[in-house]
Amino acid sequence: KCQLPPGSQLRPGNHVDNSLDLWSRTDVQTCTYWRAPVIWDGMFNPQHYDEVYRRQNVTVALSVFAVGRYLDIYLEKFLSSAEQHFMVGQRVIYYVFTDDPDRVPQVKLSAGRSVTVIKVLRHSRWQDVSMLRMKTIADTIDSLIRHQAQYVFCLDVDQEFVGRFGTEALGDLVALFHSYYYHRPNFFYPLDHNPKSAAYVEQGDMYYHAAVFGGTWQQVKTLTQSCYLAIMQDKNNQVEALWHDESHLNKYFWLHKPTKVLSPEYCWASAIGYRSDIHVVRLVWAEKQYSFVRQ
Ligand code: 2GW
Ligand code: MN
Repeated sequence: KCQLPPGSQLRPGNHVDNSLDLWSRTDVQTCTYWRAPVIWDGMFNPQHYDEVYRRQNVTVALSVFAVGRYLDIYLEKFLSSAEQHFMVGQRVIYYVFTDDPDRVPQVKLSAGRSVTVIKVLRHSRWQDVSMLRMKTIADTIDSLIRHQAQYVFCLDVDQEFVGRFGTEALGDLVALFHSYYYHRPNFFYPLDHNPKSAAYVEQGDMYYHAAVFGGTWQQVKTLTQSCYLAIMQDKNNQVEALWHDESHLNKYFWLHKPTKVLSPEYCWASAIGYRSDIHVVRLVWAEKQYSFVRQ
């Protein structure tokens, strides 16, 4: 169950539904001060979650961008590993955004799962490829996703599923602890302290990784729309946030607290090496091929 870390104060906030969670962990933070559960291995019963969501017949949308060389390097592994581990047993629609639909690899899909390919522009600056995902996602939720799915997850493509990433991750507004910062004090977080940027924050609750976020389509639509507006405001003022869309996402989660947080099991960097609190790895960063992709 979601338990507050020792010494921290409970503040009024979200109601936590612990009905599906049977156990807790004492070696990690399992709850935020606003009472959002932080999901770690050993806290939940996977079969129990799957049954509940199966009965609700949910459909989960998974949005992923594969533009330019990222299509050839990462997409096939991303999709085939998602078939093994992402929301297994549930209905899933992958929304693949690419500049070259013809080159999208054919991946064998299980029953109840499908791929929708959507053509997007290839922005010349990579910062725009990354940041303007926010607008494309907001628009596509409005035109398509809201008629087809209840939940939406938005992921980077340069990663691979290696363990269960299941229904325990579903929630109204879901964020992810960045694997490099989850055990560090606030001081280290690479938040945007430039007052000229719309992403400016004085401090943060924690540092969230933009490689994974999600929630109901309503919540994700509002999130992506407001991050996009903040990005455009910066463009008008000729500033760019320190970590691009990730800075704007962190600002959003500072103002709108996530109702569920995923532990770094849900997006681990193997380069960190062994950590005694990481019992299961579910998604890992793929190796960067900088010389190949950033030219
Ligand atoms: C991005 C940077 C440099 C060169 C190419 C690209 C690129 C990104 C691209 O050529 N094609 C493409 O489809 N992308 C998409 O944008 C792809 O889905 C990729 O996963 C995503 C973010 O770029 P990525 O993965 O190279 O950025 P990271 O791993 O350094 O990510 C963090 O910081 C980013 C902002 O700088 C984003 O916030 C990202 O969500 C974070 O994980
Ligand atoms: Mn990435």
